[in-house]
This record gives sequence, C-alpha cells and structure tokens, in this order.
Amino acid sequence: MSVTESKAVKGFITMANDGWEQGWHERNGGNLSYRMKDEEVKEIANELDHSTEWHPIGASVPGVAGEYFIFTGTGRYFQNVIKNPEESIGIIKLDDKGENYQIVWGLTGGGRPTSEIPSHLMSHETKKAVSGGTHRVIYHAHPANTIALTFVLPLKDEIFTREIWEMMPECSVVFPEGIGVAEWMVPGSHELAVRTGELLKTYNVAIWAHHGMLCSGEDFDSTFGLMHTVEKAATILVKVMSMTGIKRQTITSDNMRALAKDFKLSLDEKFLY
Ligand code: 2HA
Ligand code: ZN
Repeated sequence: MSVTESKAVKGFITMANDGWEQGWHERNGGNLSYRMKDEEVKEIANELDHSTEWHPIGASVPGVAGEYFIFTGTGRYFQNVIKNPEESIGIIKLDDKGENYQIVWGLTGGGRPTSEIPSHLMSHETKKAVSGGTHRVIYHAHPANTIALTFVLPLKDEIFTREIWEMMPECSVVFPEGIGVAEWMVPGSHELAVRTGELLKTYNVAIWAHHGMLCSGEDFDSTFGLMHTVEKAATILVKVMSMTGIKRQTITSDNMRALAKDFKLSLDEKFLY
C-alpha cells in the first residue's frame, strides 16, 4: 500500500489541514506527531527506506525506543501538508536506545522532523506509560485566544483550569483532569520538553505561556477536539474579559460538582475554589 493511502497517514494529513483551517498554524507554526501501531507500519513496510542516516534526537526516550512515528517537518507549513505530504511530513524510526532517529519515508528535499522533536518524543514516552499505551497523538499549535490569556491570567494550573472550565460545561467533561501551564521557555528546548513531560503525567493539555498549546490523545479526532474545546472556551473568556471585568453570573463550583456527579467525573477540589 502506498504511504499516503494508509489510514494512519490519511488521518494525520486531515488533522494537519483541520488545524490550518482553524488559523492555528501561521507560516511554519505548530507541529504534529503520531506513534504508529505495528500493523500500520507493516502495511506500508515495502515503502520504507531503512538505509538512511541516523540523527540525534536531543533527548533520551527509551520508553518509545524502536518505534515509528509520523512527524511534521521543521520549517514546513501545515498549509502544504494536504497539497504535498511527501515533502511536508515524514515517518521516522527510533533506534534501540531511543537516542537517535532515521527518516524512513517523506520529508523530501533534505527535510527534518519538527524542532519540537524533544518535547514530542518525551511527551509520547510519558503518555505511553501513564495511559497504558493508548495515547498516540501529540499536537502543538498556536491558537490565539489561549495564547492571549497567558498574558493576563496568573500562570497557575488551578486558575487556567477553573477559568476555562467555567466557560462551557463540556470542558470539565472533556478534560476532567484539568490543564497544566508552563511558564515561558525557549521553543524547542530541552527544558521545555522536560517541563511538558512533567505536566503530561497529570494532564492531557499543556499551555506554553506566550507560545501555544500542546495536547495528547488516543486518536486524531479526540486530540484535535481537545485543543478545539480549550480554544473555544478561551475565545469565550477573552470576549467576556473584553466586555467587562466582572461576570454577572457564571457556572459556580457547586454547579461543577453537580455536573461531575451526573457525568461521573472526578474533579479535583483544588480547581473548585
Ligand atoms: O514553528 O511551533 O514551537 C514550530 C513551532 C515551534
Ligand atoms: Zn510553537
């Protein structure tokens, strides 16, 4: 089967284009990666080239050693993924130690995976462990309303979670574990990768102050939907704060406790102050 006809690659391309259409990927902004299943690798095995050179990851990720990932390319545009997938995205394989990678398909024209490869692979390693292997998608984008909030709200997990949950009832249903917030750090840095990995032990959403958001999930639709839900709620919050500093009425802590009871969610009391 040709690589671009496989279900995994098609799903990846669709998600990248959905993100572009939301306006979350100016120029070469944002990046997406997917940890492939064995059967997905097998069905395109004939198309993969294992004679390519090895490159250092810039992190050590033994928990996902030897695995195959689909990645967007550094300097490549989400806008072009659907038009020219072979140049915009690639499949990489990690070595047995989880320290180096080789490009086995795509990223033609001398491309490399995203500059955020340390954050992505450390996030995959963390989420694979804490989800019992079910999480496969790591998605980073630059949604404007979420970023705007990082200039005005205190950079605390409790405050972001509570403020975002308060905007729409489905927020606490979609991410009952809350949202983690990382203070500003250099994009693509080891420091940011370590911090993100820590946050993802608890959360499926990490907000990077003055930069963007990173989400983890089991499949393309639910991971995209997670980012979409957070950004939608952030958009409402920005509108509310732009209209007035004071909410006349809101979803209260007790309202959230009642919702949690009906939806059988366990919401941490630290967010219900
Ligand atoms: O340009 O978004 O964080 C890619 C990025 C880096
Ligand atoms: Zn970014």
